[in-house]
Amino acid sequence: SRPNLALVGATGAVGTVMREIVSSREDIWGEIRLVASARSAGKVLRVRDEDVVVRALTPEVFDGIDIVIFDVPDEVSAEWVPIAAARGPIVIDKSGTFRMEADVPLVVPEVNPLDARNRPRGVISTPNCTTLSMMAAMGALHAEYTLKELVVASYQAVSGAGVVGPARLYDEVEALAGDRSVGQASGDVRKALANKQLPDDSPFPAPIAFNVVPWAGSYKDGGWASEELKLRNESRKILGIPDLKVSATCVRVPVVTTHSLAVHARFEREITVADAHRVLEAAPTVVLMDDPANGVFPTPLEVVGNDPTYVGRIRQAIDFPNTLDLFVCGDNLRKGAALNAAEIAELVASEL
Ligand code: 2RA
Repeated sequence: SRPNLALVGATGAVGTVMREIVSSREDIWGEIRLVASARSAGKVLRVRDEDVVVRALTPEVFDGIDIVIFDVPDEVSAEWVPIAAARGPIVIDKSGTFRMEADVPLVVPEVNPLDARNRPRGVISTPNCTTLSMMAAMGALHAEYTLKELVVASYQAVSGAGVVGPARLYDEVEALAGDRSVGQASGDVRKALANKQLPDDSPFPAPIAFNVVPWAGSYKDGGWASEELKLRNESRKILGIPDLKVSATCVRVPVVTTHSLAVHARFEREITVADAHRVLEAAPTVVLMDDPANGVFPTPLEVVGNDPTYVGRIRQAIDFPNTLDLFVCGDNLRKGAALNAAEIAELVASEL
């Protein structure tokens, strides 16, 4: 019989994309159960062209379920993932809570599918969206040329912060629209937003309209942002290179959805632009858009809503041997979150 799937966090930014993704991919599921906080229980949402009533998160809600996907805040996963796993289903967790634990695999199906089989706790983690935005491409290049170092700058979309992110960007843009004087004097955007009575509860530590904000996530020792450390630690684990050198700077930009990364990647041996084109063209989940002489490169506005990882601007670094510079875009709500989780669920289901 077909496996039953539960989606926990069905009403959030990723949950919404998740419902759309499971509705549009090949339907391998028996029941699809929607679960959310008590506040959202009773809501009716569409999945696979059917109305489904959202159920509250309780231990019993996992009874009869084979696979659960959690997309909830870290502290909710910390409490509820073990409860769900103890009731039988295999849990795929999107939070940061379990990703770096040795007995929990961290899986990107096109890079390390076999890791999903070794899950002693019945839990599989799915990476952070920033890491995921480059993993399909970097995994394919690593498989042939062996990665040694990554230096990354991110350009992260506001929807990475949840539904409050786009809401804030739209509010700020609306408040500033038509004012052709803003952005020309220090602090003038903040003042203009205050004059328009925009509440001071932004998910971002500075105005996001007309700006870039060099901060994503929480504060960590040494002045690192949590997103930067996730990029390092998760890349090492997924690629299976414990000593991979990684340094990242994560920046929030006024883009609604789709993270971009500028990647400086050193390999063990020589790699040309033509080599990279060949590898990436053969990678099933990567789209090469690399013809800058004709204005062809990926941008978030073109990539948003699409499943693959888009790569362009591939150059051989002039002053660094065995090194490429490239630009990657990936929809942070699709491959960056819901799609990768759905793909792991399909992988696990195929082996049940
Ligand atoms: C962000 N990567 O973009 C995060 C979400 N976990 O904020």
